[in-house]
Amino acid sequence: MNKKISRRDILGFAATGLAGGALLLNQRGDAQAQTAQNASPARVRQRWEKSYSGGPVNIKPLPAGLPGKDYRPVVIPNGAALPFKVNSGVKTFHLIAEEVDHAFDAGLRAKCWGFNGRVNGMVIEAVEGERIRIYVTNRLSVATAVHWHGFYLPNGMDGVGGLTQPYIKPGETVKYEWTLRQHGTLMYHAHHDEMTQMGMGMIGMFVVHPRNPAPEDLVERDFALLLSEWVIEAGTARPNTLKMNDSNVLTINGKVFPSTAPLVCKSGDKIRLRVGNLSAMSHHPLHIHGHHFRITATDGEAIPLTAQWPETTALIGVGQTRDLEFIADAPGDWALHCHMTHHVMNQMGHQFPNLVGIKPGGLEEQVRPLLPAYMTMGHEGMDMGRMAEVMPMPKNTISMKGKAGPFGDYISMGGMMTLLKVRDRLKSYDEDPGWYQHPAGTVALKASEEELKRDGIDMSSNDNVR
Ligand SMILES: [Cu+2]
Repeated sequence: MNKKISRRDILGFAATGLAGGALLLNQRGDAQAQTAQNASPARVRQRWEKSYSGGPVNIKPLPAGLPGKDYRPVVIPNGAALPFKVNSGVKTFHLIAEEVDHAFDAGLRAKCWGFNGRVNGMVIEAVEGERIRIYVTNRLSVATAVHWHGFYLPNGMDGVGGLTQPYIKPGETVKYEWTLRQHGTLMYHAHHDEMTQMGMGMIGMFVVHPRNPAPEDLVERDFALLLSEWVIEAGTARPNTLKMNDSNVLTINGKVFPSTAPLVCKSGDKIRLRVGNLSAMSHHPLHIHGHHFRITATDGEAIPLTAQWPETTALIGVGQTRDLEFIADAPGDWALHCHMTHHVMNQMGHQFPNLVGIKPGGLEEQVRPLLPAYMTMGHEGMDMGRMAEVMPMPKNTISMKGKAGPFGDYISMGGMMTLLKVRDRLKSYDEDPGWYQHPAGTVALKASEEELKRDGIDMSSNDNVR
C-alpha cells in the first residue's frame, strides 16, 4: 500500500467505468489493467502473517487524495464530510468539540455534544497512504480527548485521555498527526469520561478510501451510517447518560425515522452500507428488506470474496463496523431497520403496561391525569397511528410511531429505521423520489369475494386452515 500510484493503477481505476459518475480520471483505460498487483495487502492476504498492524511505521506518505479524482465520496444521510485543506502535502482537518442543539426529529430537540455543529453526522474522509493532521479544539466546559477507533497509528496519537496523552482542556487545541497505513470503515469518538461524552453524542464515522481500488471496491452508492442510542426523558432538554438500559431514542446518523433521510438508489446500482455502532449498551441487528447483502468488511478489514457472508441481518456490535454490499435490483421502498423491536420505537413507546386483548373503554381518560403520556398499547380495535397523532404529548417529545405512508395508514416504526428507495428512473440521487408507485396488481390488497371463492377459501368455517 505504500507504493506510488502508477499510471497503470490510474487506468485500472478508470476502467471500471462507474455508471453515470462524475468520476474519474482517464477514461481510455483498458479493462485488463486492474490486476491483483495493485490490490492492497488486506485484499490478497491469504494466511496469518507476522504482523497485521499496517506494515512499517515510517513509510513515505503518498500525496493527499482528492474527492472525484482519487475517490468517490461517501453519501452521508443527514450528515456531512468534514472539510479539509492540503498543507505541504498533508491533509489537514479541524475538528471542533462543542455543544449542539440537535434535532432528532421535528418534535424532539436536545442539547447534545458533537463536532462542528453536528451530532453523530460529521464524517472524516481520507485516502490510504496520505498523511493526515487533525486539530481538535475543545469548546466544551469539560476536558476531552478524541480516539481514532481501529487505526494503526503511533501510540501517542491514539487519543485516550490520561493514558496516551494529556486531556484536551476547555479552550485548548491539540494536534493529531499520522500516515494512514490502511483503508476501510473506521470511527472516532471521545475517549475521556466515555459514558458521558459518547452518550452526549461525541462519535463519528471515519472512512479511509483505498489508494488503488480494485474493481470490486467501487460502488455507485457508498453510504455511511452510524448507529447510536440515547436516553431522553419526556420534556427534558438533555440526554441522560447515567441510565444504562432504558434507551428510548435510537438513531441513524443522529436521526430517528421518519427524519432519517432515505437511501436513494437506481436499479442495478451496487450499494455499500458502511455501518458503525457506537451505542452505549446495545448491539443492533440491522435488517434489510427485499435484498440480501454480503458482509464484505469488518472493522476496516476486507473479507475475501470466498469468505463473505450472505445475510439479510447483520449484527453490528458496540464498537464494530461492518461493510454490507448488495445490488439494488428490486425497485420499491424497502425498510432498512434494526430488528430489535424496541429499537424501532420512538421515545413514548416503551413504558406502558401490556394490555393486549383488553377493551380499554375510559381507561385512558382516567389514567392520563396521573400519567400524561399514557396510551394503551396493542389492544384490539384501536388505530395506534391515529392515536399517536391526536393524543396530547408532553413538550419536546416524539410519539412512538413513524408517519403516514403511501396508503394513508401509519408506518408503525420509528427510531433506528430508514428507507431504501430503489427506482428504475431517478431525477437525482439528492432528491427524495417520493413514495414508490407500485405496478398494477403488485400490492397486497383486501381479497375480493370472487378470489376467495375461486381459491376455495371458506370464511364460514375454520376447517380448511386446521
Ligand atoms: Cu437496535
